[in-house]
Amino acid sequence: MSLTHLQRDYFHDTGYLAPLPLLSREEAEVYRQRADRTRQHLHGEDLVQPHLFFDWARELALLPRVLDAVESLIGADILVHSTSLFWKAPGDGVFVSWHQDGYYWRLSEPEVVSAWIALSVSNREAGCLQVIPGSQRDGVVLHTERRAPGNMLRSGLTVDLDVDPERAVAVELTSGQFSLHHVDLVHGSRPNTSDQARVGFAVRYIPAGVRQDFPHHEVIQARGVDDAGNYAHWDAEFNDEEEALRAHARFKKRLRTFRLGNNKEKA
Ligand SMILES: O=C(O)CCC(=O)C(=O)O
Repeated sequence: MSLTHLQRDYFHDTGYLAPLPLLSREEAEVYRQRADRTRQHLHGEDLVQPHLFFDWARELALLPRVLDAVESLIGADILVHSTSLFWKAPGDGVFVSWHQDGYYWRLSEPEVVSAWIALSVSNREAGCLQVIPGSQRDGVVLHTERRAPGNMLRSGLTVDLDVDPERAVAVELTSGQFSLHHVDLVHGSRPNTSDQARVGFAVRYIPAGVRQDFPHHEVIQARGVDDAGNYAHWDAEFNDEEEALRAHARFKKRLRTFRLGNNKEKA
């Protein structure tokens, strides 16, 4: 499922691409339920980098259809950089401020691509992803940390620009579809005003050869090889969810100690 030339051109021009088919509605629903079970086990505590601990998240991050599309954009040596589950319950009022994914990372090249996989309907009413097409062409722009209740970006990271809402495009997806966006694309989302949960799983992919100056946790090899050695690789495996949850709790403590608490850890 490589991208066509037209799709690649569209991505390079606008900084995003959608909708792309991935899972059936039923398959997406099973992933949503598995993700929900993990959330319930966390009793309201943050879920961070779920692909390092939980099978459902790792499976989603390594889906060949997504990797084929990503390979068309960043080449064959692909690492899973990071993941986030964005869960908006009906009426919970949470939103995502306008931001660029890579603001803190200090990448050697702006080559990271994010896939946003819809595990529910994600339309305007449900508070779907919104993007500012073409904004990636300006490179990394200044942000301010504006903490606000309900912002899923804990740091409150917000681009220092007057974003014209008229320029925003709503990336509407049905359950099981996905979108792609460029690391420098300005994007965000509004609250969910529908009566269903809006659930998306975001996976960020980096080519093995791209360096990051900001300290980073371990990566997972998604495809190809890593001859560059820029990142430590994650090799932990867990026998069951209990063990995974304990390791997840230890990982969160470790993140706080090596400054990634400042990073854009989302929901
Ligand atoms: O899911 C959302 O509402 C925002 C997603 C987002 O900011 C991202 O994938 O980087």
